[in-house]
Amino acid sequence: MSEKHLKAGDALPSFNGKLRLFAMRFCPYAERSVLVLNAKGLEYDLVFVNLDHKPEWLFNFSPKGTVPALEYEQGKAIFDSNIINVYLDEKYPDKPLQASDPLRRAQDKLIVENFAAAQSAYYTAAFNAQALQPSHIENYHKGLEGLQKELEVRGTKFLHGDEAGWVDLTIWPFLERFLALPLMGKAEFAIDQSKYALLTTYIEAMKNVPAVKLYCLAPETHAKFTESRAKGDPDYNMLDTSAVCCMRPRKKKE
Ligand SMILES: N[C@@H](CCC(=O)N[C@@H](CS)C(=O)NCC(=O)O)C(=O)O
Repeated sequence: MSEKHLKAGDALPSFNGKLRLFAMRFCPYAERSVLVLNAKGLEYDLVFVNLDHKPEWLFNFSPKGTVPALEYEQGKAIFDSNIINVYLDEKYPDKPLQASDPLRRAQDKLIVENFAAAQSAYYTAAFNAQALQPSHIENYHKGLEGLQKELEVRGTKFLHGDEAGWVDLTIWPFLERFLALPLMGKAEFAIDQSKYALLTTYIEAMKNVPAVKLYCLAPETHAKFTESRAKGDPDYNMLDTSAVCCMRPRKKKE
């Protein structure tokens, strides 16, 4: 696994015959695919790329230059987190992550769809705070309320059921980042226990899902990276990414 975010001019690491995911350590979409790879117990390599100075070879795997992209055979890739995740779930049917019932699969997709406005409010709050409107805060809380209502109606530990599934792993990377907003002075974006008791219990359960534990980062770490990116100088290599970590910022190696 490459430890640093590779940039223009850096060589493509050699292919080891495993699935290979091109990612950026702080990208929520890339995290979705990492979580699915982890949850399915698949072996894979990760290559982190600097999105401000993209290595030329990134475009061989991802024509738009976005991450994640999955190299499923040497030199052959697909991109987009949802496309990658459904492919992985169907190609490797052990430990299925999508619901078996077509209606439930449709409902899960609707949960993700209905959550999109909250994600977009998060991006405005995190990276474009001067454009923040009351409607963003409203959309954010509508998204959280919708999620909490769904948990209440389903009555299960996770949205998928007793175990986290596709829908949980698709939403989670954003919830993980939402927790950083109050640390960045966005108190209106706090997920208060009093209003969101069930959602808070769910968030704690998600932090303990093994697939998540292996990759998630503490709110302080997300806040630090987000602030560096909002200033226009993203500190891609602020972690020692050779070691995955859970909820603890790790010290950078000199
Ligand atoms: N719809 C895509 C979105 C991926 C995406 O926007 N990734 C961002 C990083 S978080 C990216 O690659 N940005 C680089 C760019 O747009 O040039 C997915 O789900 O994979």
